Amino acid sequence: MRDADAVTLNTGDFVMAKDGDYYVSYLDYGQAGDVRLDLSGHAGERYDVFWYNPRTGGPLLHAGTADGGSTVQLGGAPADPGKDWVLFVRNTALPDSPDSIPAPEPPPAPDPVPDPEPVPDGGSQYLDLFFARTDTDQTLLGFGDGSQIAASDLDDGPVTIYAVAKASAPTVTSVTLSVPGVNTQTEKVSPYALFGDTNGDFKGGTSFGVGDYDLSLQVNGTGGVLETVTLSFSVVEDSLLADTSTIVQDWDPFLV
Ligand SMILES: [Ca+2]
Ligand SMILES: [Ca+2]
Repeated sequence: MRDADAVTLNTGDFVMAKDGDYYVSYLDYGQAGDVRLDLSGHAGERYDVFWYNPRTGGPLLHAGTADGGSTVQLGGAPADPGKDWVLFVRNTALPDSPDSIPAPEPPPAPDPVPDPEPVPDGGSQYLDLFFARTDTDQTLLGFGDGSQIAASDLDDGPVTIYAVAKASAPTVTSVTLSVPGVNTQTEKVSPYALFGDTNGDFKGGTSFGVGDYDLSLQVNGTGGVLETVTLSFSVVEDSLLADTSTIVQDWDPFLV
């Protein structure tokens, strides 16, 4: 589109044109009574003529067609010629919407907050493990054997560890969780929390500062002990994880 005020014989209007294709003219107060549009360069083309009321909005009002090849008289606005109108003239060979006026994009839907993904781990075949804050009872992240956890992800606590049975697990009747130097707890009701809980209202908690930790789990089922396993994880300064996270963010599957 280009600025094309001279394409109409009206002196006080404002015209945008894509020559031969589209013409949009804003006719302010008193200009809309008798509009003449110069289509002399476009013999053989036919144009739909529309009016749009900028004061009330609404649909485009079709006002017939005009043939190119001369300066054409487009008549007047369908009502209130003394007021502001917009004139839209479109080559009938073109689609309903000019490409150069893209439809407004719908606002992006807010990203749903994803549930933390359980991390596959070599530690327990029956339990998924998570960190959660005990003050807000918000789950922070999943982890497994060998996980390195950024200190900032634990946000200085108070934090607990909890386990839930994998869907594929047999019936679990109790779980004992033990982190030496932190706490030991036996839980009979899921979630199985290191400091206990009441229906997911986690109790206690600690800050899990930077360091290496062992988590021992004993999982009991109806027939007795299902598994006894010890897994390890580390809480590390964010700077030590920075390289890894950059690589993950920059990786583009479409460039591989
Ligand atoms: Ca529990
Ligand atoms: Ca709580």
